[in-house]
Amino acid sequence: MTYENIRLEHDGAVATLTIDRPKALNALNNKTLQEFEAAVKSLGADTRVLIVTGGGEKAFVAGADIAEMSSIAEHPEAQKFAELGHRAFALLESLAIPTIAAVNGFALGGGCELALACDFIYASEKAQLGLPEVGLGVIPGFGGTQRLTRIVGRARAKELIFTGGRIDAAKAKEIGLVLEVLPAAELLAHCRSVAAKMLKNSPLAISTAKRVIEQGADKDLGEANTLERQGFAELFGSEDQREGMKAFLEKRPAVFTGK
Ligand code: DAK
Repeated sequence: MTYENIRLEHDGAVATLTIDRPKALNALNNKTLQEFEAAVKSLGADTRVLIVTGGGEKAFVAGADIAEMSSIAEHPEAQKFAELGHRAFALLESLAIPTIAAVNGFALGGGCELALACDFIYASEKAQLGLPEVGLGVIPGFGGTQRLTRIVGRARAKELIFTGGRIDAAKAKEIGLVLEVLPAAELLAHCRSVAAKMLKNSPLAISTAKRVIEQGADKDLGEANTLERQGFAELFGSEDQREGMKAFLEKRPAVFTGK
């Protein structure tokens, strides 16, 4: 499939999805969101890590497309746009594989929310993150109020959302929003090296860990630990569990199949 506003590249088991509308700082319009959704849907079982990044030198994604949004006059159209965005982000979040946001510049509004829908964020030194929606008379609408709060806590989330301000990569790391800050030229290589480490491990175990972390995050510890026990038990008898332990005992690297 050919896309206009995104690029989907495969390097072995690692896919890189680039939002690529640099003229508009990769802002998310309808077409871009549609292509993004189609690209995520197209990922096959051979893809085991997804990296999401922005095209050009300046931006990850500078938000929803304000020009297009401002022309949405009718409530049903706004509803459709909202549904598309929610569907695309939920799809990304529901992937059973690790997803990494490589934030290479401005990640504002819907762009920051896109990064938040990934499993974790690495940022370049020139990244700027923020949720400026209140300055446009709206609030974050692609899950930002909820996901940011779960990551940095209520007070930090409120500070960022109420001020509509931008924070640089160092500050974002300090509050736990991004994990590491890299020189711009090293950002993607860093993401790929982290991906390479994950590729050595059992895909089945990783997807189970991701599922129980996500499902357990909003439960009390007792219920959450029940999920962990179930996930742990389910893995016993899998080919990956047998291979992982056998390889350890035979002092050789494991060859996992994800089964
Ligand atoms: N939308 C459309 N075009 C954008 C854009 C955006 N978000 N951001 C930048 N651009 C365009 C600029 O208009 C400009 O286009 P030309 O004038 O060259 O045609 C080009 O990209 C370059 O931008 P600048 O000239 O402004 O570049 P600067 O370096 O001077 O400034 C900036 C960079 C990132 C600080 C600035 O562009 C900026 O403030 N951009 C807007 C950032 C922003 O406010 N983002 C949040 C958007 S609101 C919803 C769910 C979610 C949302 C909404 C609804 N529902 C559930 C319904 C989400 C809302 C948002 O994301």
